[in-house]
Amino acid sequence: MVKTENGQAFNARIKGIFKIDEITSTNPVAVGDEVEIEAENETENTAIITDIHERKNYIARTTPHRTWQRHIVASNVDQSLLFATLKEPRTSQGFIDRFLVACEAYHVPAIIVFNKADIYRKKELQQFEDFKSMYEAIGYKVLLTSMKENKGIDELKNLLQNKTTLISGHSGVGKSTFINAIIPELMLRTKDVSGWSGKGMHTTTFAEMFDLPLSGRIIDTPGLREFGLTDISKQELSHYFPEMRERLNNCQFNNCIHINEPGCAVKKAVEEEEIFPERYISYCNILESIEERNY
Ligand SMILES: Nc1nc2c(ncn2[C@@H]2O[C@H](COP(=O)(O)OP(=O)(O)OP(=O)(O)O)[C@@H](O)[C@H]2O)c(=O)[nH]1
Ligand SMILES: [Mg+2]
Ligand SMILES: [Zn+2]
Repeated sequence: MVKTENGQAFNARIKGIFKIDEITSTNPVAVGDEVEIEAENETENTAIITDIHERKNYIARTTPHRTWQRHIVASNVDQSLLFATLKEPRTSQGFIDRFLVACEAYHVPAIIVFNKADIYRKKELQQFEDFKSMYEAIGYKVLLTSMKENKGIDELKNLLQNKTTLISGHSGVGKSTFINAIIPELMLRTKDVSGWSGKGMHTTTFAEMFDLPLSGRIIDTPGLREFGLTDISKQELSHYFPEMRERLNNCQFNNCIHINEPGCAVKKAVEEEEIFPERYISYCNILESIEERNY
């Protein structure tokens, strides 16, 4: 669906030539793209996309089960909000770190939101505090919210002004509930009263961009089970960990991947507790999962 500058919506399809890209990307046109259209049938509001403007940026991931293919999650975004929950469902640090690596790789600033604070008990609140101090030390903004108790919503809303924001996270963490809270007339479908069933059913089934009441836009997306990284080589992975990036020049070898090399500044920083061991473990796990392609 394409929205014109004067607010009219068209059901659009793409012209054959763009399908060339299909081999590597499952979606030649993505939410957030700026496009040229030719009206096809004015009464039915259908149109043909004749050109896609160059993307300022985008975030991509692999498609589940077809990991050689990439999927453009969204394009032309100013920032991303990672919605996480520590309960119903539980978001792992591995998932958070993969998402952050993707944001770093595509140069999109990220904010981490821990939602459903109302159901956190002592254990989860402590986990939240630990995550908050760790991620803030690295330079990410971390917020605690509850859509149910209207906590933290205004602060989060203020961070969205004048920007195009992508919201991502597991299914059931409250992404659409948050969008409904800030744009009530939308009435997006959210999981019904039974709440989180643990069955992994997706409520939002496609990505959609909405205008915010004052200024700015927000992109709702379907929940992700995992975030499959694409376009990142083992060699460059540490560039996408800000706390490692700032130390890379001090490694003895300039092709150091910070595992077994002598004179490694990253490993030294881990030993001296200047880099969080949990983040280094994430780094090692992601490194191991990257399959080097033979070009
Ligand atoms: N207790 C509690 N429940 C919440 C909160 N926010 C959202 N929920 C509930 O969590 C369930 C899932 O919310 P959704 O907004 O549909 O989640 P989503 O992230 O959009 O999920 P997908 O569209 O499947 O990706 C709903 O039943 C919401 O009412 C919260 O802060 N506290
Ligand atoms: Mg949703
Ligand atoms: Zn090193």
